[in-house]
Amino acid sequence: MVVLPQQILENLSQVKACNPTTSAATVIPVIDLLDPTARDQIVKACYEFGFFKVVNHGVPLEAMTKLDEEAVKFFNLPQLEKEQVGHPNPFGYGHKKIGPNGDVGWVEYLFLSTHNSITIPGNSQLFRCLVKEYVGAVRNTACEVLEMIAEGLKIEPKDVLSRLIRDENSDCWFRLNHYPPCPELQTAGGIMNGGDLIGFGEHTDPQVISVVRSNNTSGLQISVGDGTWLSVPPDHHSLFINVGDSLQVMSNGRFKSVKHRVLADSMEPRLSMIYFGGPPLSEKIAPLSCFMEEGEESLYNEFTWGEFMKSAYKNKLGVNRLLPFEKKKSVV
Ligand code: GA4
Repeated sequence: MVVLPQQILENLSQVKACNPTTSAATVIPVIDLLDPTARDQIVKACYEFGFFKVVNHGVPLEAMTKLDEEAVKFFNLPQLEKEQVGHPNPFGYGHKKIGPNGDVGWVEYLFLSTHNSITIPGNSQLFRCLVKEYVGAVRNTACEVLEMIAEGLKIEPKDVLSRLIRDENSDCWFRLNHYPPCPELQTAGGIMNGGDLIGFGEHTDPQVISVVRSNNTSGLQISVGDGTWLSVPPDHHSLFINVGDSLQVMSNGRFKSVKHRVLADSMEPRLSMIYFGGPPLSEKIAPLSCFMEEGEESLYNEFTWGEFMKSAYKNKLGVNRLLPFEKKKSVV
């Protein structure tokens, strides 16, 4: 990323000052997928936070570290070379601009659909293989977690959720985010003195499930009940799971689609990779009957994943994108 003083000032003027945060080390559930009680712990974490860390997840360490190395090489390429990938529409290489509606962050990224291959400069053949290998492994983990949720809730068949992202037409995405250090932060006329620089503004993920992994640099924060931001301690060996908006709808609002954000650091680069498990475009997103008590009504009007994403792309990052789909409460 090219860092120019003017760009820094423009960027800084668009980020918000943030409140102090609390450390989350003791709060965020850590779930060992080999533990026989993992499924119950996962269900509990989906109700309470919509976010948890998994260990013994089955994604080989080598697949993760090799991809880290190639990603670092990619982001170290000259800006013009990175831009050869093409501007995000929505897939491609992007820097600072997030989505089409004016959101910005101190971030550059490579955003890919897991179906279409785009040309990546540098040693693209190796990079593409590593992305494919990692995405394949992480999708298996995502499916395993979704199957554990079904088992924990005693829903039949157990692939009722995982089939949504296993389907050959599923709309799954992969994103590599690089948050460059911003040493100028410390000398930027005191503008951000004591404040934070937003790498990726607060938002929820629209999909069913997302799987996040990062290098050993902090920055990720989740919002809990009262709006407090918890800093997620980095752990480059583990995976972090987010409940997405679609899973919140499928549970009729019981599981929480977790609001999260990333703060950039003045000294350490953060690299993260996110697998977004989305269903096929034509899939109807509606509460599963097993979640509904007798006589319970859906909180949401029915919509397809394609309709939801069309609406999502018309809005800014931080809006509650489920709001237009919520049923109006009838006044008695
Ligand atoms: C938020 C979650 C994921 O990062 C993402 C984002 C997507 C994008 O970067 O293109 C969106 C955003 C996200 C939702 C609203 C639209 C689309 C940017 C934006 C302003 C990849 C996703 O799935 O939805």
